[in-house]
Amino acid sequence: MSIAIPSRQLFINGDWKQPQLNKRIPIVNPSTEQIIGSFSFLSLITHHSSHLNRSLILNAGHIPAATKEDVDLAVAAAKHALSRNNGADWVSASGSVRAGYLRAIAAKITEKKPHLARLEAIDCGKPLDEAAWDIDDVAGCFEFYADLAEKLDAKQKAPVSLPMETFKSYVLKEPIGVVGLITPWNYPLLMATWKVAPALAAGCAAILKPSELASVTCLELGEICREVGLPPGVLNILTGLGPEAGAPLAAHPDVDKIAFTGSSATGSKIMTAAAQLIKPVSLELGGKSPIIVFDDVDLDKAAEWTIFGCFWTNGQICSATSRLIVHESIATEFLDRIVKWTKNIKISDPLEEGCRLGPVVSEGQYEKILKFISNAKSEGATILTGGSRPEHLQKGFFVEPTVITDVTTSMQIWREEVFGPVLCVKTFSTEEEAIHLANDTVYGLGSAVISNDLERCERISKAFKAGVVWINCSQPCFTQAPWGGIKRSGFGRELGEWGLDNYLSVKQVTQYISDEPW
Ligand code: TXE
Repeated sequence: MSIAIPSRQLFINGDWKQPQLNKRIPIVNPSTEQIIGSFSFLSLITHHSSHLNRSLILNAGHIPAATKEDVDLAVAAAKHALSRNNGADWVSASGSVRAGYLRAIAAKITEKKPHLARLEAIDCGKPLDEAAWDIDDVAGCFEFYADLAEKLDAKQKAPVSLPMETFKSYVLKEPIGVVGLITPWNYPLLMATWKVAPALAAGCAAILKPSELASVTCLELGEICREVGLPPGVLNILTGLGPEAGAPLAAHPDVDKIAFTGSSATGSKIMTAAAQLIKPVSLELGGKSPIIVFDDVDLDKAAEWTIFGCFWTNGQICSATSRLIVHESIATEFLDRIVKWTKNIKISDPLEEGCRLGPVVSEGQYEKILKFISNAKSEGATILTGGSRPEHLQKGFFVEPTVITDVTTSMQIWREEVFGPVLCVKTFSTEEEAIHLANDTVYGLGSAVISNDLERCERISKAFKAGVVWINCSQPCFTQAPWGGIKRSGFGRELGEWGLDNYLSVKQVTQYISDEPW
């Protein structure tokens, strides 16, 4: 199937710009291991070479790779967008003006949903249906923050009650300024939107640096911003490698805040760079989330949530409930179901009808996941199902959904984030033991409990050391509710009103109102 990927440059100051060092990164289709667009590119050369725009030929199947020079340009453009001398300045635009742009972006996203969903599925490997849901969430997130941008106007000058009548005081909520947004590849456009929408709603100007492994839909967001006439410099999009484009962004003195989603290792580097300049950061990092299943459950429903909670998005979710902690009295029967259903998951090219599990994003991730599985085997664990490449797919970065038992708490597979379709299992006999197993991790993002005893679920919700708790489900995520972790899963909350606060600073204004001398 020929796939048309638009050939784009860096999006700086409202326009497409060549990367200054003219570097590029191939876009690899994880289902075929081939550079995307290379076929249509060859056929273009054969049939229409005389009419071809030369830069289009050179760029086919690649994204631009920004470097420090491009970061400097994008930061200058963002700064200018916030300058009070700039006729179309963003910072003094009212919340309702900003809301208008956000709603226009949401409408364009909805209009282009089939195109964007296909690009997302091809670029990062997630099943087309899942990609389509992501695009709906993207539009919904822009709309949600449009509403909050409007409400922000009314929240200005909130009075502060003081103990002295000779003073009055109020609070202004102001945009933090120029913000750097560094995002991952598992939900490329959605994770970008979780940051871009509230940042713009708050009145910040942003530089988005998506992951080099899946940037295509984020570049399309640039085109959408152009189409809706977003003022130049308000959103700049720099594709490129982490150390070459992300690191100079994090360390740039004119970037007032960094919001990051990705690995804990990179989060630590970003925090170190930000610390040099006392720059605020918010970090959404890795996880190793537990799901506790008690013996009073409907086994079918519990199995469904367990499978969904771990294998959704090919298992590449920071909050994937990848550690199953199941009551010993139902373990055999429950695992029989899990294994049977896991074997029935349709693994295929993400565009194929009925696909439930596509390839993982890259060769690097594929190798890493298989290494985790082979380490688990050599440490003595048992692979109940899966564990390798599916036989019917000899090309592409496909990994079978895998269930691992006979795991000890010291094994790598129990302790470290796999970020792939791998579920590991332990049993428990008492509630205390289950809670201890769940919390015995350096991470603290998601956690789930399945039981018909709701009092018990609430007790366990309080005992979980995590930023997000699911009762009788796993993974549902709503734009209105706060999202983020504790411990090595990071800090700061995205989504809801908390997401907007990430991009606002609070200013106290206090006035002396007495005629008496102080
Ligand atoms: O992540 P990185 P990678 C975890 C998951 C996965 C592992 C590696 O366990 O297996 O991370 O994935 C940018 N300065 N998660 O290598 O490196 C990079 O270009 C500034 C969990 O893709 O963290 C990309 O845009 N930026 C996670 C972003 O950081 C840098 C989602 C994320 O890449 C940089 C993804 C640097 N020095 C991976 N180095 C989640 N929490 O959802 C890289 N980047």
